[in-house]
Amino acid sequence: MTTKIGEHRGVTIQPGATLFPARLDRAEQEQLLADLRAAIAEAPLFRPEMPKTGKPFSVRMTNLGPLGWVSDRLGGYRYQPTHPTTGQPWPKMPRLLLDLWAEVCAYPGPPEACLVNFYEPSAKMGLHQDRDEADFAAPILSVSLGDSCRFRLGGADRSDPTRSFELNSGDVVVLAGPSRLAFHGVDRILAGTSRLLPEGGRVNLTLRRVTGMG
Ligand code: MD3
Ligand code: FE
Repeated sequence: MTTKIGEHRGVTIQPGATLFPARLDRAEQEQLLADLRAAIAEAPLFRPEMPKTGKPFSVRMTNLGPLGWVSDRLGGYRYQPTHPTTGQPWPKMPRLLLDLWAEVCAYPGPPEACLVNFYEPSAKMGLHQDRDEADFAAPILSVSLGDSCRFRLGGADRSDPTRSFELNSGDVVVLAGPSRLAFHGVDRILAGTSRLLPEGGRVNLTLRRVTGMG
């Protein structure tokens, strides 16, 4: 099935999961990356830890918007309004992201959090569900920049079959409805597949509703 939003065609990967390949053109990707570099200067990338064990993530993160996702050994997974090391509010969300959410998400209210994941070539993210938000009715919107990755998407049970496909720079995915609680992860980064980041690596942004009061 294809979904047409403006001049952009989305491809349904599975019910509720829509991929918009190369939704952002090169100029938009560069603009977004410049916005991100400015934000990271204020809110530096940090390395989350697994709850209880304290095992460090291979991915580094920061956030934009009113709320940000953080995790450490003692506090576990949570959203909070300030950066875990600077104590400052998160930088604001770029206009481009707010507009993109409004165009593709069909949700009455703006995103409350934008998690920024930075993957070095060796980084990955194990299969997981995103369930730290109070609002599962709202979609999650994902934007990929830089090197491609092999992404894995399954169903609502960990044991459901999974499929893998590539996410490339400029790709946008909307996860809604029956895919909102699907298990997913990043198997590996395909180093050297993009020249957007001269230093290499991959950036993924996820825009979310958190509070369930929208
Ligand atoms: C499917 N990020 O930050 S984005 C995460 O590429 C996360 O950095 C990955 O998983 C990344 O939590 C995947 C695509 C994505 C995001 C959220 C989802 C897929 C999803 C939520 C439900 C189902
Ligand atoms: Fe996730």
